[in-house]
Amino acid sequence: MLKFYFHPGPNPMKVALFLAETGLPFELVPVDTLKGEQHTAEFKAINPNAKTPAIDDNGVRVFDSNAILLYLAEKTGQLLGKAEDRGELLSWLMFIATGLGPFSGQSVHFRHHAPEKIAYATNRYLREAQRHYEVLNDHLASREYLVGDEYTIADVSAWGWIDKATVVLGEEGLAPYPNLQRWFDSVSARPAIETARNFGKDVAFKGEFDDEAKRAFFPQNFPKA
Ligand SMILES: N[C@@H](CCC(=O)N[C@@H](CS)C(=O)NCC(=O)O)C(=O)O
Repeated sequence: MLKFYFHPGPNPMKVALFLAETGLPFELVPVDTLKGEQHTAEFKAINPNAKTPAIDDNGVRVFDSNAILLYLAEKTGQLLGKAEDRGELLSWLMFIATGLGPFSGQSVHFRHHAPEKIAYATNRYLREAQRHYEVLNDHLASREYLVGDEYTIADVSAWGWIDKATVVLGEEGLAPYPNLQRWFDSVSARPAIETARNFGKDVAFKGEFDDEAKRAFFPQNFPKA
């Protein structure tokens, strides 16, 4: 059985949505990142980068959310889009993996977590996150989905981060991006979204972002153990 190493953050939620869409059987393995469980030797054997999500598919490990999406889509033949749209699919997956995700993550960090408020960094990452939202908004002006004319893993991947728009950009969230808002509403109306949101609901994940959590997420702020 496929093991899904999960914590309810934007990157694991992409994989949760894929599994909910396809109904692929899996065993959820909670990794409580606020308790530092991503740093155990056992988990690092699955993901040496010590982040969620990761999967273990009967002895085959795959880590990094978009690699997992591609792996599972290729394995099942689902949500891959048309062969002629392969270039677009790869392009949008990489745009999300190397641009939308990291800039959104850094925007969240400097807006909400950095121990000092650094206007330059906050502005730089917010503005880059906004620019990525603009690229998506422009692309979606005349189309329903990111790739071709069907729902694919590119939409699944983008949803994980766009779902966090207010945390990344501030209260106005998607308001300045009407095409992206329309796309988000349409994806959010899919029944699989609610299924995915319920994954791990029976797990008592730690909620408090205390010193233990800060050490696990931002080790650079602490003396080396
Ligand atoms: N590039 C990775 C990023 C994974 C990532 O940053 N995961 C977060 C949750 S959304 C995490 O596990 N954070 C724990 C930590 O940074 O220690 C991916 O796309 O899977």
